[in-house]
Amino acid sequence: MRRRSVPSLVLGLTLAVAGCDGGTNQQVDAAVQEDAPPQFDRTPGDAPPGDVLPDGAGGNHSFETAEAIAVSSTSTPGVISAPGNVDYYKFEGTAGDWIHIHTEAATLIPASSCDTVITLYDQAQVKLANDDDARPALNNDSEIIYLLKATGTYYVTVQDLTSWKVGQVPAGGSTYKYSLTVARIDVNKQGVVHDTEPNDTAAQAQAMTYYPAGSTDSRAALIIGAFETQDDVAVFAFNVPEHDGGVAERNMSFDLMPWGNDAVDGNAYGSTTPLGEVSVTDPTGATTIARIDNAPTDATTKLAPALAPGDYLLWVKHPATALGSNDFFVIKVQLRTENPPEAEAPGATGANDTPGTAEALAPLDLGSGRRGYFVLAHLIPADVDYFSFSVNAGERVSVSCGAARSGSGLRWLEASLRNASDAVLSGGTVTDALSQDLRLSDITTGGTGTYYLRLQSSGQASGVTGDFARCAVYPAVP
Ligand SMILES: [Ca+2]
Ligand SMILES: [Ca+2]
Ligand SMILES: [Ca+2]
Ligand SMILES: [Ca+2]
Repeated sequence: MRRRSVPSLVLGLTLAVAGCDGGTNQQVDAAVQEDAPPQFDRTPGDAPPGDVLPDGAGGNHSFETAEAIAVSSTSTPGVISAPGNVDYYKFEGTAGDWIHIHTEAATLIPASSCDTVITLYDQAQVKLANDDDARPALNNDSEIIYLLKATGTYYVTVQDLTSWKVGQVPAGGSTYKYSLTVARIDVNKQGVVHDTEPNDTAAQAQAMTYYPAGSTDSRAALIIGAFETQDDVAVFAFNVPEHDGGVAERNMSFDLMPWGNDAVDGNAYGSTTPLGEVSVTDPTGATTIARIDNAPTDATTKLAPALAPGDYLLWVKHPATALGSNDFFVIKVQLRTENPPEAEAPGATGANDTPGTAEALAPLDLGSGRRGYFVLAHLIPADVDYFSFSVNAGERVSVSCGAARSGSGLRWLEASLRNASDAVLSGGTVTDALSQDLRLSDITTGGTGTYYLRLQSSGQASGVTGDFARCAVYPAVP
């Protein structure tokens, strides 16, 4: 997919805290990866491809002519030299190995024109996985993290999006360069958390480590594992360190990589199952703080609770379906700066429940003339929170919130945009649902002035204590 570039780390971190999938949130994780790139056993300085021979007629454009590459951190340069070309590679894989396949094109200097799409096939040329843009997406480059079930030959194809997506005009040429890497993941590396049995109970929880790089304010890890049975559970113990700035809560984000082998959007890392429930509990497992279910259609793929520094457990479960042929999971962990918290204490009501007592949000410069207002709210049933922000001439207002779909127990959060008379702006109200992200887009205001974001709790999921809602307000001239 074509995406906007990420102008700065600050932008990424800021947008990340909106807590929703898609839209601006895709830029978040990219920025965080700059701090702690999950590069596994790759060498730090892969040279970008220089001049490479064109791969025209007679090139590696079929399974039969696939170019053999080694499983290693060394990347192989290539180019989609003619429109519509699909480049084939093959490697020898070993059962039980975790393989990290990825391309670099957007990050080459000069940047490549190629928007890569990669596909993984087994020895029988059966498609196993398919990826357009790595999740969470920084750019258009592709990634697959896959558990090899059999020893033998595997194939990887690289092509431009235009030859993969239906309805596009295939493109190619000398500027469509890329590099391809097929590397084995070192499961013993710090920050790589490899599911090891038995880890089915709180007492058996496996300790999670973070990548060594970075400050405590930006940490990351990779969790990989496989389900032995339909009832298998993986329990991991993790710590949320204190923020360097002493902020009370952190944004602890668990991104579940997309399953399947043939997603419409090209994002399918190849597991034969979605995840079932994924939850965060206290260290005993008695209190569930946040929970999502990855199995339903339109399910969320990110568990991102606001957590105070301390010790927790992550529970990863298989859904209530039969075991498939290769039921594995890949979870990218990112510890991020949390949104500015509302002043009203968690569990309280009354402090900011009217326009007259609204908390004024501080604008954050997002670059390129854009700005946003961010907040982390807590809403127990019956709580109402008002936040104020400024709108300039000609601007419309968009809102993005993450609550139930980020794992909060807060249900049916109602968000509305209001004027100084407490009247809802036309089209300016929405109720949170488990099946889609909460958004208000380009709402027209009454002109320059102060406006309000009103949040109202409508309930709490039984057995889930978290009541957080992350929201971002973006005034912009359309
Ligand atoms: Ca792509
Ligand atoms: Ca287990
Ligand atoms: Ca509140
Ligand atoms: Ca309140």
